[in-house]
Amino acid sequence: MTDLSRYRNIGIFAHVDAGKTTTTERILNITGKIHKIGEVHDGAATTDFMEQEQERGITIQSAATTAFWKDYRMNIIDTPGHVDFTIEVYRSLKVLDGGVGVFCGSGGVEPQSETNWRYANDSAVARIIFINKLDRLGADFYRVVAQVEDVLGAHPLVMTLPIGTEDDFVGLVDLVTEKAYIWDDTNDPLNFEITDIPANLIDKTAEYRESLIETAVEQDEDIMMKYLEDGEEPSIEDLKKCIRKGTIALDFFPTFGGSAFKNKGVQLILDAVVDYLPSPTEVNPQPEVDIEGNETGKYAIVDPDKPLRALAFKIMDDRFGALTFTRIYSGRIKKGDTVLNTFTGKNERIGRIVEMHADERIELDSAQAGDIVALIGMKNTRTGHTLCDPKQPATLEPMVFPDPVIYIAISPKDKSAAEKMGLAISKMVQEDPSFRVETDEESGETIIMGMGELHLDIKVDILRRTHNVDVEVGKPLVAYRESITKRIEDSYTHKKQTGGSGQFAKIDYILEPSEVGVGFEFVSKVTGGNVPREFWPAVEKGFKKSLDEGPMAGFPCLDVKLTLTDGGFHAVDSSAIAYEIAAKAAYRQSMPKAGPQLMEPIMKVDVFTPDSHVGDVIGDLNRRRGMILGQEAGPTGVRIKAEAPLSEMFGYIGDLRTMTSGRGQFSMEFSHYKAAPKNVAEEVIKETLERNAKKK
Ligand SMILES: Nc1nc2c(ncn2[C@@H]2O[C@H](COP(=O)(O)OP(=O)(O)OP(=O)(O)O)[C@@H](O)[C@H]2O)c(=O)[nH]1
Ligand SMILES: [Mg+2]
Repeated sequence: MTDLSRYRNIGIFAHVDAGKTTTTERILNITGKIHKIGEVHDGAATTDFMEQEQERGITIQSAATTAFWKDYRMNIIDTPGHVDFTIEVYRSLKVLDGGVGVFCGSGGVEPQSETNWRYANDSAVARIIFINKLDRLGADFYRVVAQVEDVLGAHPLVMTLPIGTEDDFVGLVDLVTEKAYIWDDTNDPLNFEITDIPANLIDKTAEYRESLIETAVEQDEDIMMKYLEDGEEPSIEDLKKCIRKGTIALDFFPTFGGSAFKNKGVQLILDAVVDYLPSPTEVNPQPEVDIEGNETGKYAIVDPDKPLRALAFKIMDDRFGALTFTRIYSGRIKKGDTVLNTFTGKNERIGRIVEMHADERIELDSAQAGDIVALIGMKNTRTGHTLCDPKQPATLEPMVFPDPVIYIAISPKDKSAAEKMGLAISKMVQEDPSFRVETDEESGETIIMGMGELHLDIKVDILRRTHNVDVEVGKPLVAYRESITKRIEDSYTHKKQTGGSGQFAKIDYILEPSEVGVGFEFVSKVTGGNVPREFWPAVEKGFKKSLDEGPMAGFPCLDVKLTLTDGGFHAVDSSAIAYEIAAKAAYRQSMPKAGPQLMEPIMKVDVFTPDSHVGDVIGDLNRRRGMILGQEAGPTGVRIKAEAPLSEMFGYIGDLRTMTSGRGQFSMEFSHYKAAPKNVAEEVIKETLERNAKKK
């Protein structure tokens, strides 16, 4: 199928456990892509194909698949909900045209719901909302609708009303057709009947249908006038047309209920994807950017006959070799084509093209604008790289990845492990841009860095089991930072004029904190040429490099401003290298005088606990130097919002489960850096310096 108007590229996103993979499994079953439904908790769901996913019952990496519904081609990406794997949601939403935001009917809007919703807003992705798990105890469709408005500040357009709740949840009233869909209890998604609206829901249906129509008709002047002036209700076709227009414009989000696990309501979601979510030609084309990342005013028009513009958004290494997941925005590609990678500036030859179904591959000869495929044989292409027509090059907006907040030292158990480890880790770094690795120059230890404990646990597990590398794992360490608190004026002269080519550089400068979040700022206020302009970049470079290692314990420095005010030079002996050396020495001389302080990562923590354990949970968070920001009582428990230092949160999930007899849940994500209290700073600095000394 090549008719782009019948394409739907959609991502399924939500907080952890909301039911994304279960919903995807039902979509694959209802569309006939799979015949047998596999459950996540049995480790049998199609898109959770990694062994680590099956064992833990969570999704770790986004998985792509394709299905057809009513002659529409749906390229679906099931994304993970756990905060440590957020990058998978970010990069998927970046390349998709539509989304299904899933919410748990009892949990409502949860921490990752907010983060993922923000990503979808940033990528301007049109969405429908699926309030799932309406069969669960405490599920309340209407409360979640209200939360979407209050917490996400979004406009949910209610499209269905649940019939029954919890164990008695049997079906849905469709407000557009004014029909009821009732599923029997055979748990077969196709076993439903369409009936009249149950008597006890007629009034409510009329009320909700009226507000649906009032909102929808605002999208079309003529239809609205007919409705307001002649009181003429729009036809189902016109109503759908209005809803489609408003959804694609992100004015509102059609909201449906259901229970994926109980196979109730997923068909209505599929119909909504077709009726209301955009085809690739109905979304704003991707802007082209120049080498600095500024928009050039040109766009990648979604047209197979235009020059190739494609974005590599995920690299996956599996037993058959590396796959480069690619979204084609314009043009087409076929096997054997040569394309230009504008990041590397190198041409690459397309070896093979495959359509992915979880971890299965279907060979393709070619692909076109609108397609999401995986390329085999790409050598130097990484996540975020643009592939284009070598004759008409262009670059698409790159991706920005978060900095890791946690790291651990790992060391190979023996020589053979050492050989394998390097190769394995470089493959894993290519796959996951939020996973970083560094080698500690002094100890030679390998430091792996990531977004959270679970993230690094999984990486170590993959190293051991997928790559057969046996490693020793150190204690997780916090990625501290350093910063300064004082403004000082200082001067440094670098002079080496004893025989041979001399070196001379004098710099006078002001060192002070810059605004939070700005990073390093360099300004030159030199007048009169006392430090020639061509040497200013050398001063900046020397100082900037030094900031990787703070004066207290060698942690990278945040938010420092250096103003070069004056200095001196020697006609023969001054050079860029002399000024770079002077800047480095000035850094070592002045940073300790500028009131350095240790900065610790503070996490936004969200804990869900049954009522009976709220006191314990809060007490425990306070003991962890946490700050309680708020509490929200829900039908099945209380949600506590807090901030706490990362260093105090290691192993928290275990302690929380003990405190709440296994019923507590929590998620945390990096929020900001904050000065660590004196006693904590002293302890950390002492430990770090000892650890560094041992390495020598
Ligand atoms: N009662 C009930 N359970 C459900 C429903 N949908 C999913 N579940 C269960 O909820 C658990 C999590 O479901 P998943 O589909 O893995 O959730 P997810 O959103 O993919 O989770 P992550 O990918 O790990 O973020 C599984 O045990 C499912 O069987 C539902 O509608 N009702
Ligand atoms: Mg999942």
